[in-house]
Amino acid sequence: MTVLVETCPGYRVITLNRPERLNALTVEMADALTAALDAGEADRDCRAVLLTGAGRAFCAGQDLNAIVDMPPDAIGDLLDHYNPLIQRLRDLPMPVVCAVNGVAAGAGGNLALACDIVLAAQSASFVQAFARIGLIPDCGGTWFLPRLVGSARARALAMLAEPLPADKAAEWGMIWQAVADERLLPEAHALATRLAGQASAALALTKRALDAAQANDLDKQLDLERDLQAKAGASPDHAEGVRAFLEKRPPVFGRRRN
Ligand code: T3D
Repeated sequence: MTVLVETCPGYRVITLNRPERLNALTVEMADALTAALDAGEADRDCRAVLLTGAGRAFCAGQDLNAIVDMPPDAIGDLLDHYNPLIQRLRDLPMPVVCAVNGVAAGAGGNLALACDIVLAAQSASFVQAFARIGLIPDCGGTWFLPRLVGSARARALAMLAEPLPADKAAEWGMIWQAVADERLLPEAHALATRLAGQASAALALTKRALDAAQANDLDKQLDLERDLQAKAGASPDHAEGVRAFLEKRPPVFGRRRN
């Protein structure tokens, strides 16, 4: 199986599983990943997702063996499979933690950047490898990169296709944290467990608000915050959060409803 799914209390772990090819993506794998995310959403007990890779790499991007004999004008059609995956990650009404366990190249790097909180092992690196093979950054790379690291760094990363070490990616704000290799999975599981214990509707609405902010002016964003806050405020989790604070006890949030 190219994608493994493990159920943990409150969250699911999805592992890219072609370690002999550095988890290079195929269309089937992208579709399997999208299906695994759909299944996570359908399960009301799943309140967060942890995405990682098997073996020494996170993901080496598109499997180049799978496209070598394709007619040149068919290559873009592959994105009909990859784009829904990126959109699914962004639209999923729960946080997605990405544990980048090794190199994240090409579409693999941008798959990681589509997740909500990205942790990387200190030995991992991010390579916008596209320019090396005469392609442009896809899977959202041209959208994520300038927003995360600014235009100057985005352009150099995309055009030079040099590896960016995990520490530097964290320093530049491209990812949340770089951690010692042996701490990656324990830290990622701890983060997923923590997120799974939080108020699920509020996290889903936060995700929506932050994504919309990329396109909105302040007036529109304030209107959106008002509308989404009205939903969050009407949720039983909000009432429980306030009660728990006043009663000086930890909150106990209900199942995911969104
Ligand atoms: O719609 C469209 O336009 C198509 C979509 C395109 C999106 C993309 O992702 S384009 C970018 C595709 N990815 C790349 O160009 C990266 C290619 N890989 C590399 O540059 C390097 O392998 C890495 C920097 C990722 C890692 O380097 P290293 O030295 O750690 O490993 P290696 O020795 O190069 O690779 C190990 C094996 O994995 C090797 O196979 P072998 O020799 O042991 O049989 C290598 O061929 C294989 N491998 C690595 N990446 C890919 C791959 N096989 C197929 N496809 C790959 N992408």
